[in-house]
Amino acid sequence: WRRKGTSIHVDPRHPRAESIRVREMMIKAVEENVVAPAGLIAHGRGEAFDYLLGEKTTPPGMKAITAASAALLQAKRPVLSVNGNAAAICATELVKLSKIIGAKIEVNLFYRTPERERAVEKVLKNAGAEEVLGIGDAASTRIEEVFSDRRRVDPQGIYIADWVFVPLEDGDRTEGLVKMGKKTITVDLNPLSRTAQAATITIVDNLTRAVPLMVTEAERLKEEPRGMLHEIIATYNNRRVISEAMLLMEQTLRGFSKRGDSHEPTTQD
Ligand code: PTJ
Repeated sequence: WRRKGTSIHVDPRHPRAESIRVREMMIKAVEENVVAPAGLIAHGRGEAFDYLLGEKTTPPGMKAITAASAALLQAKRPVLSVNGNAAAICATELVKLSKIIGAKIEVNLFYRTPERERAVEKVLKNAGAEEVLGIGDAASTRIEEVFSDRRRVDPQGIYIADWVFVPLEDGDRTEGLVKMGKKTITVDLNPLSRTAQAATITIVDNLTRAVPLMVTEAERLKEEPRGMLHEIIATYNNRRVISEAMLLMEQTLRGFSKRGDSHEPTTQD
């Protein structure tokens, strides 16, 4: 791949080729006003935590993905909230997921400008979305529990939702939505973040991997009886799942520290 105006060319055999590809995609999305400049900082923080996860979906991550898919399928008014990073990383899968579960899609930005709203809407429409809520005057309701521009929501979407999917979210809004009585699902590589701690279901995984897996799980679970979905949600324990993810990170660090002084370069160098 080659981003317009740059001379970067990375051999697909480069050990960090995929990570560089995603970075290039994010930079391009900043140039197109989809991702906020601060979104790059958020992405870098996510990458650091992904090292500790071993850059793969883990068993606790998969448990949360299954519970999240079941929860969205049984929800009465599910909404997928999309920000710049989520649109850049997985617009196509988010649109697919919304169609499988019958959820609305709403754009909700921390760094809200009319240009960015329209840029994110365009990415979602190009990915096949028929309706995108939360654009311009449509985001006419204010949630008092939230202390940023994220408080503006669509009265047809997040405002009346029972379950809200808020990937890559800032802590203030997740806490605000929980205070309003909403059930929330997040994807956050940082299990310590306020969002990860406050959400009803926390998927500690990379958005690049988690959302395609949610699509597959939602397709599978859609064929199962309602009782099974309720059983999955009733037996799911978010605290335990977050702890399991943290323990895996600790184990990765221990594994690395046992190598002692004989440090050899790894694919994460
Ligand atoms: O598009 P906007 O205007 O709504 O702005 C979006 C950003 C991302 C700038 C905003 O939500 C923000 O500042 O987020 P935070 O508070 O930095 O939180 C982002 C969280 O997502 C951090 O805990 C990161 O570790 C995590 N994260 C970053 N990239 C990924 C991720 N989690 C999963 N997958 C990723 N690819």
